[in-house]
Amino acid sequence: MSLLSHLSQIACLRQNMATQLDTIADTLRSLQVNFDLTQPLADLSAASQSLRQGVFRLMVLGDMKRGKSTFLNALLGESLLPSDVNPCTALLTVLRYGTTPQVTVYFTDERPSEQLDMDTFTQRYTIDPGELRQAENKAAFAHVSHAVIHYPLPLLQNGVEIVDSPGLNDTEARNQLSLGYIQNCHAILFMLRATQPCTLAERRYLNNYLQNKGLSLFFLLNAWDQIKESLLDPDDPDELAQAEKRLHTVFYNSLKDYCDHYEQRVFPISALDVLRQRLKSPNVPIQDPGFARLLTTLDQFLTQERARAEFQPVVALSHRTLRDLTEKVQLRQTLWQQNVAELKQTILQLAPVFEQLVMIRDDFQTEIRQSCDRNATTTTTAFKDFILNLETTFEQDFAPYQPDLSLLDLVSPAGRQQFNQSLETAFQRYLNDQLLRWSRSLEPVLRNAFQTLSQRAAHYGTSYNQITQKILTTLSGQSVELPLDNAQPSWAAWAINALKQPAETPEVQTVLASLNLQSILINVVAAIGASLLASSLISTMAGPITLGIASLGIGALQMDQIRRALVQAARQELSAHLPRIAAEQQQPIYTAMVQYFRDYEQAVISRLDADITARKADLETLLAQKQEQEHQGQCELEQLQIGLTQLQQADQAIQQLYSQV
Ligand SMILES: Nc1nc2c(ncn2[C@@H]2O[C@H](COP(=O)(O)OP(=O)(O)OP(=O)(O)O)[C@@H](O)[C@H]2O)c(=O)[nH]1
Ligand SMILES: [Mg+2]
Repeated sequence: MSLLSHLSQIACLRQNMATQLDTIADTLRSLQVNFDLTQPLADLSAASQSLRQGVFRLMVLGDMKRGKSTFLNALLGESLLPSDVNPCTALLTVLRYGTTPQVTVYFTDERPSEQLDMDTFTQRYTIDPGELRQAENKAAFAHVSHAVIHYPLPLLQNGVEIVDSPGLNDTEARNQLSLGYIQNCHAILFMLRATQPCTLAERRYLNNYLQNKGLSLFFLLNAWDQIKESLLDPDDPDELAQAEKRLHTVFYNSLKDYCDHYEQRVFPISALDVLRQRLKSPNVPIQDPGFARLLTTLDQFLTQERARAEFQPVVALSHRTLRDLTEKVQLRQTLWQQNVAELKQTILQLAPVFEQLVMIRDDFQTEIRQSCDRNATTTTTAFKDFILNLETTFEQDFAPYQPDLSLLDLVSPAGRQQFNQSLETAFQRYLNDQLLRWSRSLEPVLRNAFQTLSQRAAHYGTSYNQITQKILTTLSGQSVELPLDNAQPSWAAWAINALKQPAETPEVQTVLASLNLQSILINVVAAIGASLLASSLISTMAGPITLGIASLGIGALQMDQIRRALVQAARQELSAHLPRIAAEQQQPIYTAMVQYFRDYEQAVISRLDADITARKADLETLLAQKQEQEHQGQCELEQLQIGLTQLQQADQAIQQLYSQV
């Protein structure tokens, strides 16, 4: 399988790049007697670690019973995940390579993780779909976070991690677990079923969580084999072709809003057939044309596009390290002829210039804080307005979620209980969708704010460069031309990228894993939703409404009059609660916003500080060495030159590895 060999090539490139980064780090360590290299060493170690742990993470998402688990089994070539009419996948399940099969279940509370064998896991952590709808089962795994299956399979061994998710049509809280994981994944495979073209619920997930998020989305139209079953003559190839064509048109219309190139992003497959075939004859190439095309596309996507995005920042980091060290060494070369008195004098002279660097830092810090205040306030106010306005459009907004009244006998207590439950679910969905709609409206505002901060970082970086040039010129007594491109100083490069594409930069990824706008928004929304639902809102809403309706007597009124009465009553309850909710929930939003900007500010400023400190420290070190007559002149310069050559070689090697992608 070419996917496997390409993946193993990439895994190999990752290791080699990490080794080169380690070589660079070793060289830097050997030069630490002369220079303060704390920050570059930290960056290199973070990047090398993230390369060594590097995997491509694929996640399968979709409504219940679309064939997600069957598909993953087909992909793996082994019947590993429970997939059947019965039972359902109950947990977010990560498949990772391990020499012996073992399952670890993680909990959301303090409980330590639990180790299980595959059989026990399957027995304990799957749900019978019939039971799923019952309230007590919904909460059955509420305390479980996710499971990790370690398993010795070639695909996993070659640096792929696979995530199976429970059907999305579950409770919203469960959905949040899967959806919160999306950001950790490189490709999302959204599973639909050919016989049920894009349901309302599926559209809802796509709109809420997947559309316009910069995700790499692939759509699988599973159980394509079942089209045949609905034909008058299942053996007539023309009739089949016609039916397939019609179905593609339907899917094209449903999915065109979520993907630009239908042909490259949508794949009709028959996961069950592929699984059967692979179990029977593992070495025969996959017959299913859609499945085969999917594999080729994934191969290209993961081992080229994704790999490039992963490695590019590593190349940049290596370049930057080389550039910074070249600057340091050049300065040393020009300074080693000066005597102690001269050097002291020059350093003294430079004190006000260093102050200018500090001023740049302060100015940028002030701007970040102002932006933080402004955005946290705007967001909080917008949220308050949004909540208070829910009431105004409640009737039309809630309409699509309303439980079906005609099925319910509200006169009987059991019927009322059932109705209360459907009303609760309906309200959950309504609320969740509204909150997400709000968070989506917030995204462009925040993106704009971050773009401005990125631009400011670039601006300050340029001013900073000018001053460091001045320092170099003053120190060496001649105008200094740096041999390499006059790029942004590393702290600025970091500050520019951190807000743009957090996941793309290894150093950024490790330092600020939490600096992720989308997961912050999703978490805030989930927290608000949860506290809202935990509030007495639902119970106070449902009780009087159902009693009220029951007392009206179904026969006495037309259904839509009852429906209107229901919505009116719900609206009244809602409006009684909204001001309190708006007041209570403003704080968490404000706090989340402030935290986000604070994290950024702290990371940028500490890098900037580290740079100023290192520049000063290098001069102090040189002075101290000269005073103690340790400064061995020529011999030491040769050492530095050797170090530089090693860095150049490693940098070239990294470049060369990158060109192999
Ligand atoms: N005909 C046909 N049936 C399929 C195909 N793929 C899966 N199925 C069947 O669909 C049912 C559900 O499959 P699963 O893989 O458990 O579905 P799932 O999406 O993982 O379900 P949940 O985890 O409960 O959400 C099983 O009975 C499968 O055998 C297919 O390609 N064709
Ligand atoms: Mg499943």
